[in-house]
Amino acid sequence: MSKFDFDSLRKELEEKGAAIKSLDEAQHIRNEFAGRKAMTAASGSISSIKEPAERKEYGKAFGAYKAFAVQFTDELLQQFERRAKQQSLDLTLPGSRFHSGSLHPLTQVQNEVIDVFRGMGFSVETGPEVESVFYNFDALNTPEWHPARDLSDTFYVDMKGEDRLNWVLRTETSPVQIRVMQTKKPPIRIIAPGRVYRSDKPDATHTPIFSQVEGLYVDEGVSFADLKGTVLAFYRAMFGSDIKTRFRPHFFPFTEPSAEVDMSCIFCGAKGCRVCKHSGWLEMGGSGMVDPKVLDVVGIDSEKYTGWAFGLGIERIAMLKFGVNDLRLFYENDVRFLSQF
Ligand code: 2NM
Repeated sequence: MSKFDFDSLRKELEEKGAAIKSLDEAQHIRNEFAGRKAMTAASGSISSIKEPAERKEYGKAFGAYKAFAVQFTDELLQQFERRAKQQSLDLTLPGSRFHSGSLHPLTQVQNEVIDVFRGMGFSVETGPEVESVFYNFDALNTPEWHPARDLSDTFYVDMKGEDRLNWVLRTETSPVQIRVMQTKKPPIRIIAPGRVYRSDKPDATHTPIFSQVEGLYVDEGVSFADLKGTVLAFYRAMFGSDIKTRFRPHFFPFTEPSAEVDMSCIFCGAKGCRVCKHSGWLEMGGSGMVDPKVLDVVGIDSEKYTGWAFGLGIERIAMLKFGVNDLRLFYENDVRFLSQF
């Protein structure tokens, strides 16, 4: 008939196809038996057949072979492609772990503090971290000779074109309270959370940057009793309803009278332990009645209105809540530390 024996070609393809073991071999066989070159070779001699009936028969046989070879090698390819995919997909492996981020522990505590005060009717105010000496010291009745003003205690910011040191990194958030009292009329009930700066050498209990929340309440008839009740309610909301507070006389330039605030030790239930140095009390912050001189500076009538204020450290609360004994950990941002929160 012709020089191409399609039957034995087909048989050879079936035998080779049954023996292959890899996707590579399947691709190779497809080229060999169903590729363009192979097909051209197989159909090439058709034009040399002169007898029409014979030519027709040859054409039919070629067509049938071609259809078979394409389908057969296609199936082979698909079979080995599927197998390769299955081998790379081990459904018995444990799932890959999802790492979700979280807020910094100090941010978590700050948010919690804000929530508690919001619940008591306080609104949140913020202000600049670079402050004028007026807002940071003068308006707060801090005398010129006060050690807090020393260059060794406060970071002064040298502003170009100004002949004296007039700007500081705020040493407390009180300047925010001053700004609010200048612009709003009583009743004023605000908290001012934020970062403050003091020129301290870092150790387990000091960092040159830390976070505070200060509170301020100014209205007619505001008393020290309101201060005590609010502070107690705050610490109970943060640490539990068994907490007690204690106010110890102290001095601040901006409040009179002033008091430091102690909270009953959360570790020993005020019985005395190493954390509270066997006193049963933990020092938590400062407070007092806003000095009439401060009210006068901001234009609030100190004959008509009274106010109280307090300040507390976010790190102090976070250390107690999370059992962290070194303040520096909060600012080193080591992921092995941070990923625990
Ligand atoms: C504290 C302790 C006591 C305070 C005072 C004022 C202002 F602006 F009203 F005068 N703001 N914050 C204050 C009072 C802050 O921190 C230990």
